[in-house]
Formats: sequence, C-alpha cells, structure tokens
Amino acid sequence: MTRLGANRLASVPKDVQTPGYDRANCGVGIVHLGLGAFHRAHQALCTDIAMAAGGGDWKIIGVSMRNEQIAADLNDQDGLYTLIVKGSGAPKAQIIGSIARALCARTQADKVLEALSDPAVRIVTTTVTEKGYGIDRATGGVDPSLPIIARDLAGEGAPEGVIGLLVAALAERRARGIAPFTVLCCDNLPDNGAFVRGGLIDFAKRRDAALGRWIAANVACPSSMVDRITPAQTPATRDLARALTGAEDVLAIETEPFSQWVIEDHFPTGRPQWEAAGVIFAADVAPFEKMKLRLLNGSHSLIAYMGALLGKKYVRDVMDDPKLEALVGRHLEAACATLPSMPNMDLAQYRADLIERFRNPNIAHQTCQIAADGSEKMPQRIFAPALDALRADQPLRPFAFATALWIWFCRDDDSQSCQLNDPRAQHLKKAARQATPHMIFAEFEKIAGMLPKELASSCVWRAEVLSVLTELTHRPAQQVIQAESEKFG
Ligand code: CS2
Repeated sequence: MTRLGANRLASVPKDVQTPGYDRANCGVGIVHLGLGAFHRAHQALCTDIAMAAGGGDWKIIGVSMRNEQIAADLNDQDGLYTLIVKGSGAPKAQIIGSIARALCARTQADKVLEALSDPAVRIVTTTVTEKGYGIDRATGGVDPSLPIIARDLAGEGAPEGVIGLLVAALAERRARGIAPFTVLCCDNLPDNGAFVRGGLIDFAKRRDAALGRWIAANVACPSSMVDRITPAQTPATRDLARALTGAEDVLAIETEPFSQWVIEDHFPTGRPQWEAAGVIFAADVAPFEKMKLRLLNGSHSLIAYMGALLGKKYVRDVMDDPKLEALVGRHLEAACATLPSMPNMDLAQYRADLIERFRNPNIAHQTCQIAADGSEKMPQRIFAPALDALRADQPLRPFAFATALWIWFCRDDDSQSCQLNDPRAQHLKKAARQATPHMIFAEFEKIAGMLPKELASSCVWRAEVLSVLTELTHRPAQQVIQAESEKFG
C-alpha cells in the first residue's frame, strides 16, 4: 500500500476532500509548537479551511517538542495527514494540507529558532499541555526549579523548552529589527494569553531586563478557547484511514464532528481568515473559557476518575451506565450555576450537547488519557468553580465528590486499571496513601498552589471531601459511587 504524500492527492477517492488551495503557492506564516492529535484535528484544520477560503501565506511549520518520529513521519508524508470525523453517520475522511513541514525541538532547536526568527512567521500557536510551559501558577512567572526552565535560563546551548525557545526567538527578532510574532496559546488554561505572556516576560527579565520590557510592550498574546474531543490515535484509526483513502497514513487521527474556537482578536501582524472555519472572534474570551473548562473539562475529569476507579476504559462506557451519567448531569448542573450570565449562549443546549458528545459511540476516548496530569487540571476545572459555589452558597458536593475520587485515584493502587501519570506523582501518591482521611486531606492541602486557601479552609468543603474519602476507606469505589448516585444523582 502506498504511503500518503503529495503524489497521492490526485488519486484519493472523490468523497475524500483534499486541500482546496495550491499548497505550492502558499507560504509559511505560522509556527505551531506541540504536534499532537489535537492540533491536527483543530487549528491545522481551521487554517486549511482559511487558506481555501481566502488564500494567504499561512502554512504551518509544525514543531514537536520531544517526539522526533512524529516530525519525521510528517515530513515523509509531505506534511499531509488524514483527519477522520466520526459522528452518527459513516466516518468521513479529509486530507489536511496546512502543515508545510515539521521539526523536533529536542533535536533541532537551531532549526526551530531559525523558523521562529523568520520575518514571514507572524503567529506562533501552542498546544503543549498545561504542564508544558513550566509556569508557576502561584507566581505567574516561570518555575526555575523545573530542569528545563533552569537549563534554558542558564543559556547553555540552544533552548529546548517552550518559553525558552520563544524568548530566544523574540530576542533575535528584536536584535534584527523584525516585528515580534503573536503568541496564541491553545491549551485548556484560564486566561491562557495572559498566562503565557506572564511566563515570557518573567523569563526574559531574568536574562535581560530590557528584553522583558520590549516583550511587555510589543508582544500580543490573545487568549483563546479551543474545543474538540480528539482521542489518541490507535491502530484502528490507521486501518480506517487506509480503507477510506486507499493510502497508508501513520499520522491519521479521528475526532468528533463538534469543533469550537473562540479567539480574542488581537493580531498586530495579521492572521488567517479563520472566520471561514467558524472561528468566533470575541472581545472577551473569559466567559467562553470558564464555560468550557468547568462544564466540558470539569465533567471530563469526573468521568475520568470514575472510569479509572471502576475499570471503564472509555468515556462512552462511563456514559453507558445511567447511574454514572446521572452523576455527570449533577456535576454539569452545579458547574453551570457558577458561570457568569452569557446572553448569547444557550447553556441548557450546551449541556445537553455535551452529554451527547460524551456518549458518541464511535469515539474511543480513554478515561486514562484524561485522568493524566490531574494536579495541572483540577485547579481550573474543579477547585475554581467550587470556590465560586462556596462564595455563593451553592452546592459543593459535586466538586467535593470529584476531588475525593481524584485523591483516591492518586493512591495509584495496583488494582487500578490506569496508573497515576502526573508531574507531581510522587508527592500526590504519598499524600493519598496517608493512614486516615483527615491525614490525607491535610497532606493535599499542603501541596503548594493547588487548592485556593479560602476553599481549603472552609469547614463545609472539608466536611464534604472527608465524607466521601471516609466512605472510600470503608467500601469499594464501585459501591461508594453507586451510593452517591442513588442519594444525590
Ligand atoms: C480532556 C481534554 O484530556 C483531557 O483532559 O478533558 O483534552 C478535552 O478532550 C478537550 O479539551 C476537548 O476540547
């Protein structure tokens, strides 16, 4: 079977959409850091549609931070890959052409810096996961205790971390009189533009105060909310791509029909016509971010820890159990109550759609994938709405329940179907394995910067979390979760 590549485009079946623009005549305008499935299902597709609609030099140089293989594979396929959308009907394949070529930051930092310093590059987008920036949320600056930040700050050799690379490239552009690029963070973090901006300025100031000031005055970092449920690729994805396109594609990915991107429109050096892909440009992205982080991602984390503790491999398996679905519904209701009013959003419909999206029988999204990095996800998904609920005297139980399940999951028991995978794993495991619920709670409280102080010191919050933890010490998780749904679901 022939490998996907530019010379295969003419021979894919007619119902497989191919790039609607002349790839050879569109130049590069974007560098993207983080070449995972999500980028390929979301921003790269939107840019593909934008170039088909309005042309422009907006092709992407895709940078994998650590994975050399993915960059090599993408180059072997001339940057092309198959995106398969799986809704209720037959799956539909499309070949995406917006990625010009790929690099790996770990092994080709110099080439990445060269690309980032190219005047043609006007935007840098990022999907490197919450922990990928090395930013300490308590201070808003970089965390020099992290090896990659310490290494890049020391300035020995080319930088390898996201912030180190971006600052080095901005310094180069400043020295050469080239306008800076716009940095567009596409990770699930609240106020993600300001978050990245804080990291860039702090890192720069630690090396060169004037550079820090220049970045503060000149670099735009609009916030954005991104949404598309995209599981990791499996061998079945590749088989399906082969069946639909007739070509071998080692980078094929599958995703759901739903897609959303809300962006603050602040691009001093221009941007693609992303409107053509349905992107919403908003003056204030914060309400959209809150809605998505608290409703989708918050209930996703609840589903992930229920699934991990009950041995349910996929999100859809959790949703197949009416008792568990009731708990997801309860969580959505409590999280929704913490949102600001959104006159142009039908939140009831959004919630109903979420349930349908989670139930999608054709999407094999592993609970274990979502359960990873809980210490990076819980603050914005669970603790922030819990704090708002506490202040407004609204129900805390759903958030306390999700928190207790996460803590229990952190025990990393051998019998668990999915192991703890978290940058603070050792710390979390030790805390979760304390002898009594009170001791466990006290240890978690101590983990710096995670729980808002006001929440941690609330007696109501404490009582709710402890009550679930106490149940979990006495009975199997399955019984505790079932009892919760019978009592409160
Ligand atoms: C998920 C997200 O892995 C996770 O933590 O909650 O990746 C989720 O699938 C996306 O944000 C959906 O847009």
